[in-house]
Amino acid sequence: MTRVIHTGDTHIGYRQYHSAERRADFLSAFEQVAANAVSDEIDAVVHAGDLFHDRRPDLEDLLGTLDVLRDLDDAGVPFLAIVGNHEGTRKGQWLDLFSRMGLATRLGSEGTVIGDTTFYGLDHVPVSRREDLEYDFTPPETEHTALVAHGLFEPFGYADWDTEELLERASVEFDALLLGDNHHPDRAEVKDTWVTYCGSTERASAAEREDRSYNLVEFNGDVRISRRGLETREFVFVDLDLAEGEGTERAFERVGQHDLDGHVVIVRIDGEGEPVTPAEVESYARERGALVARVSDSREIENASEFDVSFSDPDAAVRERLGEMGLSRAASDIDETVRTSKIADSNLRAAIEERVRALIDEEPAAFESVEPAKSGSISEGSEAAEGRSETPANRPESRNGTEVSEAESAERGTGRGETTAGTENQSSMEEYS
Ligand SMILES: [Mn+2]
Repeated sequence: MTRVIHTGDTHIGYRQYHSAERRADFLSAFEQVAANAVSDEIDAVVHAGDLFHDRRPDLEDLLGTLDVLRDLDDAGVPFLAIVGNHEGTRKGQWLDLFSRMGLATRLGSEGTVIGDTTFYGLDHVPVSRREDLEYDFTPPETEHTALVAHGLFEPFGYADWDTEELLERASVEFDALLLGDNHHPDRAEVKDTWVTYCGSTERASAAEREDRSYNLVEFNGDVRISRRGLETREFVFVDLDLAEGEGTERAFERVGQHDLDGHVVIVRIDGEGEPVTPAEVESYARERGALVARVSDSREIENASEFDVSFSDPDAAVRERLGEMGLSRAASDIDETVRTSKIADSNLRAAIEERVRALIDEEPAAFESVEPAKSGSISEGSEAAEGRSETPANRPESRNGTEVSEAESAERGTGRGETTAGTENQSSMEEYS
């Protein structure tokens, strides 16, 4: 029997919401997974990519990661990994350094044997280079086989990688595909092979509502995949549908009903009610102990184009014109940062870069234009258009996946009802990263 932890999308070094505490959270989640591996005497930790959030992790995060790898090594738990899209570079990988130090094994086509299972690796490859892939793997000498890969595979959300084709063309028959990239944990059977995403270990996006976890995979005649929960920082999600006459006070009231201490508070505002200033609600939450508060008002831009131009209020005139442009939320955000924020000009470039990076990771949908003024600005079949047509809400497969997840999380007693299956639209992010 071989018993491994399948984890991935750790995103160490991600300074989410510009928060140092959040950055530490991503490393903590990795520490937790490794500690569980040691205490449960797991045979190996298999990492499916995106250990780091970007190509240049800070020294602090590298040292923290090294400590974790050393703890695993001291306990005799091998760390097997591949390279994801967030951390990939052409000139060598951090993983190669860890491997040179004897703290990690970079999985590849020749396979690495743990017990009676051979683990193969397939790093993230952009869509444009997949045609050339040979899927040529060294034949195994063990009873079981698994391929560890990073990418968006069918039959899950935002897929652009044909899993059946991979399985048909591969020179080895795999019992399981252990995947990373899609942050939503899920599993399915494709041509007698288990295909599973372990999910991210911290919420890398506010769309990742359900509790975080990793996979425990047992190879023993058959393959058994179960989910293990992680203790991560609490997120409080407040979805506000303001009725007519309701406004900021109602937002305060609803946010105030929650324990906010040290939590990340995500407020989404919609409905017929009055305008709400996001900054006021954010300060309200922070004053009550929230680590971070983010308020998004989906009505903002619609309203902006409705009022009359008054040159006694030039800001309003600018806002109106901007409203007519149908800018994406990301573009509006950049405009606001440039025009109205108090950031010094010399820091603006860095601030914008950070903001755009954060949006790419947290809210890919923010890059979609809002009711473009002229039709035909998004061509049919473009990547953006495809991404939009595959929102979780209209994909029944995602719904099924969520049900499976809920049943599993109920088993381990940390179940929480969830209405949206959060998946990160990384297919359209590739061109930005
Ligand atoms: Mn990722």
